[in-house]
Amino acid sequence: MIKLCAGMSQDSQHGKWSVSSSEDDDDELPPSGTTSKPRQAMQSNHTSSSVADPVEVKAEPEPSLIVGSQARQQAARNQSNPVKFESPAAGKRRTESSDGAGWALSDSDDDDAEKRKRSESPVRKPASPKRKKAKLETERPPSPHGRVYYIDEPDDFFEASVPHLDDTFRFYLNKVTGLDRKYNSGALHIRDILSPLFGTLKASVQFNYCFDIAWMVEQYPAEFRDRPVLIVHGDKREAKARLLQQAQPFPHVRFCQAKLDIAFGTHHTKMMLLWYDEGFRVIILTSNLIRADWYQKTQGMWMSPLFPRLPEGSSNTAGESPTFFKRDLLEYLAAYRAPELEEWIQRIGEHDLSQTRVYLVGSIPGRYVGPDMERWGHLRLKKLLYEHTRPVPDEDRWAVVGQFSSIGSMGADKSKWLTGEFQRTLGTLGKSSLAPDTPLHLLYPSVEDVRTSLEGYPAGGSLPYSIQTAQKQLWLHSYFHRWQADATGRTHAMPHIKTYMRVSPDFTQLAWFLVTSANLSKAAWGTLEKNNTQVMVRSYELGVLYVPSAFDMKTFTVQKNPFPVSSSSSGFPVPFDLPPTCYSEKDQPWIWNIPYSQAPDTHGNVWVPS
Ligand code: TGM
Repeated sequence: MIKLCAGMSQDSQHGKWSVSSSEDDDDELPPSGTTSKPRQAMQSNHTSSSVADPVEVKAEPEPSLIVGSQARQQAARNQSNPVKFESPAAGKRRTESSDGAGWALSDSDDDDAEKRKRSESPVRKPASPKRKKAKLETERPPSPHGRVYYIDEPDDFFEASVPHLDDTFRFYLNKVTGLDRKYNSGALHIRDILSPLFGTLKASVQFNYCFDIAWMVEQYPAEFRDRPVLIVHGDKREAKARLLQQAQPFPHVRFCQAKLDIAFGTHHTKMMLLWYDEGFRVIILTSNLIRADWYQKTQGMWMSPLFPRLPEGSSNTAGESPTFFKRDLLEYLAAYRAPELEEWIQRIGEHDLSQTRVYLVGSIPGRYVGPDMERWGHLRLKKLLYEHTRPVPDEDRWAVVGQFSSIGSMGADKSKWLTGEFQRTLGTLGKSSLAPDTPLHLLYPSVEDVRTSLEGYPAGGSLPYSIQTAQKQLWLHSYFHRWQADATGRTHAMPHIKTYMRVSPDFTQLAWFLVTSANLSKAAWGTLEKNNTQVMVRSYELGVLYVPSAFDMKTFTVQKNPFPVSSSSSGFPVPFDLPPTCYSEKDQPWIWNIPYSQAPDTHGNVWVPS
């Protein structure tokens, strides 16, 4: 398995794209992927030719081929030869028409054996943007970004006082560097989350997928920096060795490896457990623990209230919430069957979680039968929707909107999983539901969304939809809607958030809302097997479900102009524009391992995977 963790801090030598073998030898994935004619396959379904035919040009000397977000590191090294001329922070984008001539640089052949192995397999050759050296660079001013790729956060970026957050839903977005200040109001950076304003930290657990340990340690306030941190991860073999190596300078950092016994599973869950002098807090979020994930992407999180300690001698089942959050969190943690988590299970038992208003929706790898089928994944969501939502008038016109940053293989036609299984779950609304054909809108960035985004093409390094998968499911793309409706505002930051919701025909009301680590994939949500008597889940995922009944509401009202955030609004802050905008004829979903060399991105670069 090639694990692709990018965006490590400039000075960290650790955590390069790491390669580990994945030899679980599961038999269930179809062999895949020849890459023979991906572009033709794509073009056959779409009339325009927006996928560039690569132009054979000599490769440049020097490492001009760079991998995923390593583009950033390269950019830092390239500062003597800056290639960017406009600050994305200024919200400007290059508008010159793309005749391509100045940008099409070189092609890389699809000669990579790894790509041929399996299309849904983790054995993927990462996409690599080729940074075009602008031919006029000597006539242009140097980069406004200074010597490093990351532009600095403004002085008022971090909260100096207890932020006046809207605490009705406790759903927050991350701060995005380079956006107008109003879009960051009510948003949180990781340093805000870990700040003493939220509690006096005694110890913490970080569940995640990608880690830059040195960067993570720096995000803790100096006064808490040596307090014990437990890292819960899914890395094996070489990737694990590299992860542990990263923590050599930090003896307070310990590890817990989550078992991954089913092939192609990953530990995607992103959660912080924060133990304070004052109590305990849970954060369930979508960001990896790497700088790139907290810079110019859209991320989401649920932050629990401060959970006070229960009186001495209370039962472990005391302090339960109306949503059974305590029971479900303890069940989720127990499912790791990890000795390292025992003290945390004990600790959580000693706290009062009764103020929680969300439901936990997790995935734990395994094959489940009987009542266990409803513990994890989409059948867990279905059970919650069945029990805790109510039918609405005109129900079959209330659409499901799903939004994600990666897409798995869903089979040759929509009925195999998407409509036959997933749409049925998401269409459940209380006990009435025959869950008829609910309208389904899927939001995923188009090539244009990525090109004109704050990060430009390198944002596509975190949108790992492969050509091998895409070409097998062209039917899926007819569901697709833009992430950026208007190329301004907050959606200028590409999504790493994943959300799913049920919305009224006029897009003003929600019947429920979910924020989660789970992308649109069978691995994340589970897939029925054996004539629907068994569900199989590959990955660890975690999210929280908001239902109106837990807030004494009939529906949630969609907050109209959520920025700047005001603490008085009771509307739900949906993190993108509604109604969703359908892809036009010429729009293509972002596919990370094909070249885009016809038009430069916001930084003046093209994308040419190796
Ligand atoms: C990646 C791009 C880093 C292949 C098989 C299984 C996350 C997300 C997400 C998506 C994928 C992912 C991953 C990969 C792709 C950059 C990567 C495979 C897992 C991790 C995440 N992992 N390629 N794969 O949330 O969108 O590791 O952020 O947790």
